[in-house]
Amino acid sequence: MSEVKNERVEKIKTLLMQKHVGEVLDYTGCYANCGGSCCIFKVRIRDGKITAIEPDDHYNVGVGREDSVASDTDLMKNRLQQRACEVAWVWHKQLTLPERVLYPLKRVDGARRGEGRFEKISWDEALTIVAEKLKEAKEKYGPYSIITPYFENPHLDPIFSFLGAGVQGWGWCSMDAERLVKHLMLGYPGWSRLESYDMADMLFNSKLIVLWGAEPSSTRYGPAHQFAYYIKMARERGTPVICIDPRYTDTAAVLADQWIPIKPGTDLAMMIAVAYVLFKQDLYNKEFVERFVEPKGFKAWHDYVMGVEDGVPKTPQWAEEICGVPAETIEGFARLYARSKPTFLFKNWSVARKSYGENVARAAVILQSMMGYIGGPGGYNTLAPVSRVRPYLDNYTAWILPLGVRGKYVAPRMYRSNKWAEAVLLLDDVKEGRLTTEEYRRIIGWRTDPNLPNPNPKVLLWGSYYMGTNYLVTGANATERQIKALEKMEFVVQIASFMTPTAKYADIILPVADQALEDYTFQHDGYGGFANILLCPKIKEPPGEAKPLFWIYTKLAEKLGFGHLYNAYYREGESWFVLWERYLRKCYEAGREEIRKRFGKEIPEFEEFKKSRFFNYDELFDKPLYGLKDHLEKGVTFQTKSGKIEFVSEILADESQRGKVHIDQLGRLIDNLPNDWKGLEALPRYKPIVRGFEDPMVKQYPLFMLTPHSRYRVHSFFWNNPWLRGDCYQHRFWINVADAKARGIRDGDLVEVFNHVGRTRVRAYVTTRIMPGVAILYHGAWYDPDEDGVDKAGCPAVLLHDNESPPTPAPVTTLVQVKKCERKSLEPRGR
Ligand SMILES: Nc1nc2c(c(=O)[nH]1)N[C@H]1C(S)=C(S)[C@@H](COP(=O)(O)OP(=O)(O)OC[C@H]3O[C@@H](n4cnc5c(=O)[nH]c(N)nc54)[C@H](O)[C@@H]3O)O[C@H]1N2
Ligand SMILES: Nc1nc2c(c(=O)[nH]1)N[C@H]1C(S)=C(S)[C@@H](COP(=O)(O)OP(=O)(O)OC[C@H]3O[C@@H](n4cnc5c(=O)[nH]c(N)nc54)[C@H](O)[C@@H]3O)O[C@H]1N2
Ligand SMILES: [Mo]
Repeated sequence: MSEVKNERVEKIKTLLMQKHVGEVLDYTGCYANCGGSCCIFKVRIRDGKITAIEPDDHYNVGVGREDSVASDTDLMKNRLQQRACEVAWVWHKQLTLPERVLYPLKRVDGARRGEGRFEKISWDEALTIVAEKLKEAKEKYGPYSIITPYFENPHLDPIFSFLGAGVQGWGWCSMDAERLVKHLMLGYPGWSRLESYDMADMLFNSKLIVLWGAEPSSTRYGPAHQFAYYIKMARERGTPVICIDPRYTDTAAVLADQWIPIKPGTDLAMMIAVAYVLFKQDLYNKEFVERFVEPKGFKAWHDYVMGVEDGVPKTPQWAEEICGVPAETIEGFARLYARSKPTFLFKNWSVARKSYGENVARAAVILQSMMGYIGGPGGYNTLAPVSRVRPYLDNYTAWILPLGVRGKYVAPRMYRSNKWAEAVLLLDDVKEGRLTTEEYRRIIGWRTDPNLPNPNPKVLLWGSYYMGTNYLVTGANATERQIKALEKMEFVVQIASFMTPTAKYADIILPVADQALEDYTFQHDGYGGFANILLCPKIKEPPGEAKPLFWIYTKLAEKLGFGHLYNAYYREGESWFVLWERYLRKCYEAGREEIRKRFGKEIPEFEEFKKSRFFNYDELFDKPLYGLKDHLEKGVTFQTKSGKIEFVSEILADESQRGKVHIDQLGRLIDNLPNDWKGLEALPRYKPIVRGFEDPMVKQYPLFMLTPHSRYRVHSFFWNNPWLRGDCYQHRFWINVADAKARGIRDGDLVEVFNHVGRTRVRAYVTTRIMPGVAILYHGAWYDPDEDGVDKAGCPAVLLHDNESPPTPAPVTTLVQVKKCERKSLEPRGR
């Protein structure tokens, strides 16, 4: 019987293998903005076309569960297949979808923005138009008339500098609260990185894993699901895992020993009560606190938590009222946390990506500091996971042109990136006297100093290719507000690979090659703590007339008269490939030199790396990485004024500085809040958040909606991919059974989700996996308005808006109401 079966299997195998005759194999690296950015694609190619993408096989060929063959050393050195995630297997199909932009496009005369009617033009014409418009705007409206949303766009920065015009945004929708907190509490400014941990360290040394607002079974954070895999292995070795999340996630279901549902936006209350138990039961690490925590701030925190300050002890009972977690659960958690030396407290960015997120980010650092888990083996700083090499390689990655020179002009950062539309729209309120300049600046995140100018936005340059190019969807502010602001612009340019809803609003679209498969570049690891470098060798030609990102920027710079300044490697008439390789080699060699300098280690030469396509930095080291090693073991001080971890922020306390440029105690610019601090206080005391359960708006819009990241796409990238929809993924509005019943909503019903800024239609997923009062609509659905302008794609961005909170964290949650849709004609387009 089994032989018969095997024969059949063999036959199928042979048939399948025949499909692959004549193919060649190659490897490339993933480039999506999942933060992992270090997966390897094994690519099959026939006649210049990609036929399939398969999992990496650099290690453990043919082995499914690799820990059955991997030793601890292998795990330490990350000798595992750098397997990619769900989206990788259809990446090549993504690139041939009808939405792909193939040619430079110009909006047809008479077509409205957003209508999507374009005509094909030549590259020369497109770049000439863009260059002329930039120069004209500068002449006519001055240097602050050219804007770009998203964070400080590194590609445009040199262009602005030579052009002598342009305004940047500041901030990043991902982890800005943590970035600020890293500066305020530990003294590490801006984008400077703080090496933190690797997965092996967690696996071997952590005694408890707490996933606080993290869903690693879905969100990639290293090679695909490797983060989750290490957690699974840790758990199998006896490390308990606790998941604190308003919904019963897949992580809670398959990786956790305990799930603690919590009302979103109230985590701070639970953290404060945990601190209360640590003080009350004398469980905190006094020796650590004495050595590393600034004492005045520590006392202030103690006095607040214990109620010395205000007569209200912040007991677990006090927190239960706010966050909905039973007092005994909080106390039990605190005791286990204190006993489990050390705890890997993975408070992720989602928790802080809402109003006053800075406070919850600070409280997590405080807890880890009270216990001495903030660094050292098995600990974690709760801010930003970074591998040991990445902090030294940032300047040498090939995704910006950092080795070039800069012009004299420095583009000011006049608004928090996700407030770009507010910077445009609220100007009218200022002009017409409805809003003071000061209040305007506070909202958008610009300094209130009356001697400084306001922005004067007329020309908009979208995104920096792989980030921020679909801002109507990913920009953490109401889509409709952004559209209104777009309509006020005189000229809009977009570099795009797909005709996203945002691209439709451009006047000129410049088609760009895909970096993973169509460009020649290399990529270092991102957030995950796994340390890889990968080469993307340009597996195939870009389709149509799509061009590499830096070709586009270089040619634009050339049109503006400073091509050779922008790109020092550029010589007219020379092959792009040749000059680009010169640049890549230079970047790589500079990184190689840095590794040699910092670690006394050798990585392969460029030619060798080119051949192997991949280098695993963990091979260089014999011990797992843990953070703050030099601080905790060698007496290196923190870069704060006191040299210690600061629970109280003097900068926030200093009223006289409000609205001025914020310089830290050591004279460095705090560059992700160059503005008034609004309601941020020196100590992270609990206060109700805007658009949270204690917001008066809750009466009208009683559901607290989260917009997390989906397993089946990277933000909005892959939304339009039919292989990742249908049976595989249905985009739905998650609502608790009780909430659904009260509204007569049944599973699968078409519903309208709405609030004071927008409406969207989508089908309901009625489930007990989400707490009552909480709802979920995954981020990234491509805004798709019907004839009345109502979104029918379930794009949560249409509902997001918060001008009241401090502008640092991106507000990606909000209050909504939902009702069943009656009109059949409003069915969303099915896919
Ligand atoms: N597949 C995939 N992977 C990705 C990405 C992607 O788009 N797709 N994006 C990448 C990027 S850039 C980032 S920044 C990371 C994002 O990583 P995260 O910030 O961790 O991601 P989210 O999906 O927003 O949220 C994770 C969990 O937090 C919960 N949560 C939300 N609000 C709260 C709260 O107030 N309290 C608590 N306790 N829990 C809360 C949500 O229910 C969700 O289950 O993921 C990266 N990985
Ligand atoms: N509502 C809500 N909004 C959010 C968040 C949230 O949790 N909720 N999270 C925020 C976070 S953490 C982040 S980091 C931002 C991310 O925001 P973005 O980085 O802007 O999101 P993406 O959708 O990955 O990229 C934008 C577009 O660029 C193109 N693109 C991206 N990568 C590639 C690529 O490799 N190849 C090709 N050919 N095209 C590519 C695709 O057209 C894609 O749709 O979103 C933020 N916005
Ligand atoms: Mo992010």
